[in-house]
Amino acid sequence: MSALPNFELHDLKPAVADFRREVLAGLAATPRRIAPKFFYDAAGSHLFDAITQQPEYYPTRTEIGLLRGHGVEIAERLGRQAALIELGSGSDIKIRCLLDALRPAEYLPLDISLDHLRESASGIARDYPQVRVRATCVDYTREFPLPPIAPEAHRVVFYPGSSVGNFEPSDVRDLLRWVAGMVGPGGRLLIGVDLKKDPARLHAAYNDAAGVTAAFNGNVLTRMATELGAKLKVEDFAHHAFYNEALGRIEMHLRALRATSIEIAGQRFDFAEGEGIHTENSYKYCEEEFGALAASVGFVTEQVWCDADRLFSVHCLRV
Ligand code: AVI
Repeated sequence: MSALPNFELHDLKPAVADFRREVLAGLAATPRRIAPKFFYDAAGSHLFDAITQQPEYYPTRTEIGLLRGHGVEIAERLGRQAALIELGSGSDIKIRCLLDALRPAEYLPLDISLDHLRESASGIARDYPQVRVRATCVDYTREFPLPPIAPEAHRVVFYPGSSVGNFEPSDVRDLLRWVAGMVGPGGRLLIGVDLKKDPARLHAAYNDAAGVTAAFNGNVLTRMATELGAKLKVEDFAHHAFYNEALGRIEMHLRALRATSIEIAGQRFDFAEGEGIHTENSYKYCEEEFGALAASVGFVTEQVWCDADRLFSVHCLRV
């Protein structure tokens, strides 16, 4: 793979010590929590890919439909021959739609999951030999040095999948401000945003019948056992996901089915039956709500594309 002349991989993967520190702090907190970024090792990324294939999980196929259906218009808005930066490079299909429409000079995917990134980014380098692919494995929720991009390059940041919804209201402005800096004057941000809708539809999307989301949620426990040597019983915890209408978010928790404990690095955390760990929020926005949020950090909305059922939106923003 490394023989591909147009492919580079930069490894800024967070250390296991960071994972341990954050898990210990999160389990000691009230309520207990673990950040959703820790779902994504190789197994977690594959489970997430599997979620996107579930009939109940509408965001991915709806966003792909928008990118395909409006490809020409989107490319006109974004501009061609850009440096295309992708945050949390998820499904290959989406970026391939954009690469076909935009024909960028270079592609810079950023993702926390090293093996998944290597696999998908090298596949892109192989299939698009005219595009220079510089992949970085990194926790992009924290600022980090991007690989150098020529100052005169036109920058397009692609942030698909409504991953922005996994950020708390207290953090999302900082994230968008940082992204605005990456986009820079003349650049564009293309961002996918999941919309508020019938709670039953949301509930189904995060409680698929095949149990893939449940396995994805439980993967963080498996990671704690294998990477941190935690003593725990994965089968003592159950997936619990629901729509919190007041806060406009899906919440995911791992709930103890019986009294149990987790031991890590000499510390023991006891759980009574029904006690949980909050593992993810997925905020849903109205189109206008997201526009106002983006405007509050200096973005100007140029265009928004929505599907006919108003399930999902894709926003083109400039600074
Ligand atoms: C990555 N992120 C946008 C997904 C979401 O829908 O919030 C993660 C996910 N969690 C459960 N299912 C999918």
